[in-house]
Amino acid sequence: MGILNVTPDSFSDGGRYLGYDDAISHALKMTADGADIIDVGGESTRPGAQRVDAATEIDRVVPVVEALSSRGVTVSVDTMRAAVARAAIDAGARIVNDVSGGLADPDMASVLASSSATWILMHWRGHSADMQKLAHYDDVVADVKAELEDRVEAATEAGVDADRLVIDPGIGFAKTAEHNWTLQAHLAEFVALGYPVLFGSSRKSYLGRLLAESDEKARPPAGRDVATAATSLLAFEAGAWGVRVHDIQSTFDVRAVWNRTRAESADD
Ligand code: PMM
Repeated sequence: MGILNVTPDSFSDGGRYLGYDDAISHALKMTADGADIIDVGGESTRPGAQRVDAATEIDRVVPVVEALSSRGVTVSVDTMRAAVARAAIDAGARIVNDVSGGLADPDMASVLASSSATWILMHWRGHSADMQKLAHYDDVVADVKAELEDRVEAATEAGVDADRLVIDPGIGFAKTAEHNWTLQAHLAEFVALGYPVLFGSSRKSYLGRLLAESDEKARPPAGRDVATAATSLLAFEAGAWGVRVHDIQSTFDVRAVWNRTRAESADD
């Protein structure tokens, strides 16, 4: 899944694809490089980000969703808002990537129930402005799994078929770097829940901190793609359904190596 943030303030690519032409050409480049899905977002969710209103979000994402869908690209819309999800589905989006797992907007479940779109339920505890205060767990793997199972139950009770759900542990959302590494190491336990798992580590700060030159200076986002590819390989090995990334080529290459090696071990 290739990331297309049509925002001025996302942590890694904010402002680069706010213009329609730049957004479309970047998305088409990602599909040419091997992305199966383009995830279009009109609201930054980086730690501390302020919200935009629904009309602004719709204005940013709908023309891009429409243009890509009409070219045969599978589009997901990265939104927590039911109105934006509805508008994007009407414009051709086949997947709603809801980082709040249905918690931010009580109308989201009915939008999904009345459509045939896939719903990605990410683990989330609160909006970006103060989510890092919510990073407290007894056992991060058990707690995130239980909270995701609650979201799955709420979705199915609202009438969304279980086979249209994808879960995501929400790397970096109300999580410390330590939590992210623990979730990364235990991703297979999420796969064992029986739903497709999406993993989103791309260029996130726990990687920047791992690769820091010093305690004060994390490696900047643009220098985190090799580490991201390594996390993607680990995610594939754990059985993930997909990875949400900025750099498609390194992900594609890792996937090719992984597939080829798997084919060989299956022959043994
Ligand atoms: N991370 C971001 C935004 N959307 N969606 C899912 N499902 N999983 C994620 O981990 C996720 C997401 C934040 O990253 P960005 O600012 O690079 O888009």
